[in-house]
Amino acid sequence: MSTISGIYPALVTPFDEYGKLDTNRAQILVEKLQKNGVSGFYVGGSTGESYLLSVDERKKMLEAVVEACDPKLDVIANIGMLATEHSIELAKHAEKLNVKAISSVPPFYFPFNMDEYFQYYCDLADSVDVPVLVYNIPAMSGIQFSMDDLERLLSNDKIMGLKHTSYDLFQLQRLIQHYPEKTMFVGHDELLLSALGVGAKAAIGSTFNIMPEKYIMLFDLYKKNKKEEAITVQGEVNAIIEVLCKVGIFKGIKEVLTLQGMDCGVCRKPFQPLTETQKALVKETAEKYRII
Ligand code: MN9
Repeated sequence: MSTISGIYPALVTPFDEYGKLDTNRAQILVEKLQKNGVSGFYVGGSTGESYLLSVDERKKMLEAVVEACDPKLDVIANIGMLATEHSIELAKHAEKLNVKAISSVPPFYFPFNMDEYFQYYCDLADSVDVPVLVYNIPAMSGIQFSMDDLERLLSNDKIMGLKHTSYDLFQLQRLIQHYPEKTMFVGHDELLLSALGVGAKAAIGSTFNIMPEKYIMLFDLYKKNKKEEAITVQGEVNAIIEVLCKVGIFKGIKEVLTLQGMDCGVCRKPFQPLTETQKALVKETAEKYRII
């Protein structure tokens, strides 16, 4: 049985006022979140704007997080690139930093076939002595793994599980039941309670950057079988997520961080800054649900 549990913020990547990577800010954010009781961090994912960063920035960000992170917590590094050899370079860098796992989206843009995706993950797994977490995110990668595809991937012992950023709870439930020894992270924060209901134990999410305490409370209420209260908390975070998705999830999260006094800059171009109207909407919502 997998022992990994709890919430893992998919860390934002902070930028300073000139748009440069701000590792100092990243370390402050890590320290704040670990005081809140998170189980670890997912670095360099979608929320971290990884595909808008240079390779050097991706490495520096990971180094900063590992340095600031309590060694009892887990760091999982998304090292995914398009070319296998580039991903392996980042994987080896992450391995040297003693991360708990490396993770990767399937290489996107070019339409590879399933044998090629499978080989990609096998090559990654063979390149390092660190478990591999498949990042399943069909809405962004454009790659829809079937249950058979996932079973083929998970048959590799070095593949420790999945970050399941998909609304398919049926698939998640089947995977949890088939692979109790592996970890299936829920990747959609708005589904956390539903995913706990089908046996999930751990979650990786973008909005854990801004309201970790609400999700930790949700876990706790679930464990104590306080169904109504848990539904209420999920409803609150979902009301916030709805607004964040409306304005652009990552831009909205960075705006909330600024309102919380944790200015991490704005998302990198081609993302555009929020309009004043969008900022007002985010502020009003954050105030309503008392996260600022
Ligand atoms: O890391 C995040 N995935 C993406 C996980 O952003 C693609 C989620 O936390 C979502 O942002 C969130 C809103 O849909 O669930």
